[in-house]
Amino acid sequence: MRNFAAAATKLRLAVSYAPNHDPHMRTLAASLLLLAAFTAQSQVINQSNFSFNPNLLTVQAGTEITINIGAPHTFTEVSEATWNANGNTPLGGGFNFNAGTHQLTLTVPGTYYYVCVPHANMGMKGRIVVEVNTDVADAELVPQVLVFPNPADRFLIVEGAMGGAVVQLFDAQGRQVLRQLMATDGRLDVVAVPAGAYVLRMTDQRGDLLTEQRVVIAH
Ligand SMILES: [Cu+2]
Repeated sequence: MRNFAAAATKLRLAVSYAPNHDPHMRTLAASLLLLAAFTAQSQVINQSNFSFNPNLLTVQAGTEITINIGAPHTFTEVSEATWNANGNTPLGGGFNFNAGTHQLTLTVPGTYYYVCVPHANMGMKGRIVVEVNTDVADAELVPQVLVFPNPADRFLIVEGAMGGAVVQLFDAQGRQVLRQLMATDGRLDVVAVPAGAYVLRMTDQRGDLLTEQRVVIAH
């Protein structure tokens, strides 16, 4: 609602700035900004003393998140296990920000865990839950394919995998680290894949996308 209020303020400003002698321009500016107000998805996480506010943020995939941090705090992605233990070992391939204002856009649904490295042992941490973006046509495919365990150590099971499907894993830089023709048991050996966060992408024999989701590998 706060975003809506901010957008509404912008709307009023834009209307007052629009050329007064052209009522059509005024209407157009107002309509465009009203549309922007209803589709506004920007979200903010602020560091405040020894906490993050909000410390649980739920967004749709693709939402831009603004992160404001002061020194000496950090905003560092960790594994769920590290987060639960108030540890501070960064997740390979995860996001990691120092003091300043940063933009973070998470496109793959899942729960992202982060801590402040110097103060993780005091419980300075938070979570971002990224939900399937219902505006994206392919998104409805995502829940049909279950991938587990998460995090995975030696193997992943891709439930709902069909024989002949191709599964690929990409690291945070978009590099392919694994490509495998899926067996009907859905089992994917990840022993040789370095620990970290990856995007798992599965396509059928024609190359159509079956699922794209985030997996974490921890050894
Ligand atoms: Cu801190």
